[in-house]
Amino acid sequence: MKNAWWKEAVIYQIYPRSFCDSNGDGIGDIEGIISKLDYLKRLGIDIIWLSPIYESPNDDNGYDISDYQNIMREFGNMKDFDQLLEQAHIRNIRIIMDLVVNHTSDEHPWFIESRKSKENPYRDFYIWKEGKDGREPNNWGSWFGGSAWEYDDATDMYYLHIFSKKQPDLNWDNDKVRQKIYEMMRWWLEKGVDGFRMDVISLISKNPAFPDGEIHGLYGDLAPYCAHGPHVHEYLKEMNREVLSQYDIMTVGETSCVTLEEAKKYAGEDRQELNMVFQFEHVELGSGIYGKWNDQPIDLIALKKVFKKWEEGLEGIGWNALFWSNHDQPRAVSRYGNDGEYREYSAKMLGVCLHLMKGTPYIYQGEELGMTNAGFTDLSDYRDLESINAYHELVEVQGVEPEQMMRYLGKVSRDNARTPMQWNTETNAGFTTGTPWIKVNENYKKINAAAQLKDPDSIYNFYRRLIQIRHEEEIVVSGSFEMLMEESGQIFAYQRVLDDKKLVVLCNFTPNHVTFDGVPKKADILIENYKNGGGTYLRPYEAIAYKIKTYE
Ligand code: TEU
Ligand code: CA
Repeated sequence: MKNAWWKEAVIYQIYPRSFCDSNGDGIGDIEGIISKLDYLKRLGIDIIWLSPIYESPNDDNGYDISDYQNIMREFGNMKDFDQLLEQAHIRNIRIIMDLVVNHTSDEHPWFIESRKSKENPYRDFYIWKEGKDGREPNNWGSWFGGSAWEYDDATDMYYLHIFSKKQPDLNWDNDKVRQKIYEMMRWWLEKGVDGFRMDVISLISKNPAFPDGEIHGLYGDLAPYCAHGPHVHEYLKEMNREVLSQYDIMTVGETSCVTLEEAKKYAGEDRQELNMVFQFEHVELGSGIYGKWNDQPIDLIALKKVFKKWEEGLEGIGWNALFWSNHDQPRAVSRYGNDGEYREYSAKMLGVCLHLMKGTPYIYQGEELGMTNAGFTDLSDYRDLESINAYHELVEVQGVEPEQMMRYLGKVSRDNARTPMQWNTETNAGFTTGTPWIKVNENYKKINAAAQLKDPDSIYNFYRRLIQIRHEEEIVVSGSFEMLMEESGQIFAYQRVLDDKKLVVLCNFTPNHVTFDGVPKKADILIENYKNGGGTYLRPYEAIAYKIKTYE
């Protein structure tokens, strides 16, 4: 496969609202990010993925955009953004933007026009349908609760919104819409941004028949008719031809519902669509009758099967995007590791496990400190509309016990990852001098950046070493991947091979002492999270990576 800068890179995701507040209004902002660029440079990351910073009424924290070419007032202004880009580039850090174009805000001028009348020139920018027998056009449920259709008085019709009713879906079958989006993308690229993370890009082309979906819970499932729809690849090829291929940039698609076969189409190297995609099979393990809402522990064998499938399945065809967490997921150490007694060991172990696989690793802000789930116990602490809507729908309509739902939220709510970055032991963890928009995790006195920068054995410094290893060891970028010990329910093990070199990675996902068959004697330890490892056992959450020269 071809070399590319984004294959050798480590990407750091910033959720601006929760990163760093420079002016005491309780909301993170661009100046705050600029003030932490040296922290990121020291960590060693190559690329920042910036969650949306555009003008937005914040129904969904910026994923509802009312102006693609302006900055959200609370975050600063375009001058601040230009400054951020310049300061990042001076430090050799690239910036990729979140591109949210499946939908806009209902306060976007296109939608304000569109809803005015059936004849309005912007009418066809969105998806409008007549009701059926005085009801919604079909039974689809929104991913954020309720029907996916909203009735609009002005024209006595319904518009589609896969997400909240303040996030109407754009009509990608209208080429004026596509051209407007491409224009906007070029505008950002001309400014010098280095690529895009494309929000739910797998949903942009809808099945024109709009059939009822299979009932899951209260509503019909729209996924089979909206994910990987009839024209999605045609539109991405067009976007690639007209925009992406004209610049030296990278793209990663958030392809909800993606299968391996579909991923080969989105991210196949010879396909001229995207560079890589996020798949969600590992984060969706445990989903059940209430969709994502569950409190099941992770089944390691199932988890390994997912990675084996994606690592081996894309070999020679496309490139993997590797992540444990993002702004929609619980904290990595709480979900896959142990956020109690073994927090430090397990956070480091998860780092080893992910960063030495084949693909580009993504670090979600705070993961490099081993930040944990929010620990909220009261519904009023939650800010996320998905969580709040789900609570009401599941408890009040589906009969889930309130305590049970609070447990689910505590495990998988998106707000677990959205509590403010823990910078130091000062008030509000140094995130803000004002009142934070969402509560700071109570454990900030123990878990914070200032303490970890000083401690050579900290999770931060361990991540720093992992990033350095990727930059130094070609095998980590290019070696082939093979899963080992597939039947072990305790150890996640794999090897990477490049020419006469081999890298063997062993990770204990349990709080127990686990034995296994040894590795060859002629092995050097590349990285380990305990001292003096290297026997035929692994201590609780121990991780160890060996470098082996096969012909010596
Ligand atoms: O998420 C898309 C998506 O699939 C989510 O519904 C996801 O399944 C859910 O958040 C998991 O709990 C993207 C963004 O990442 C998310 O933050 C936005 O809310 C959403 O699109 C709408 O733009
Ligand atoms: Ca602020």
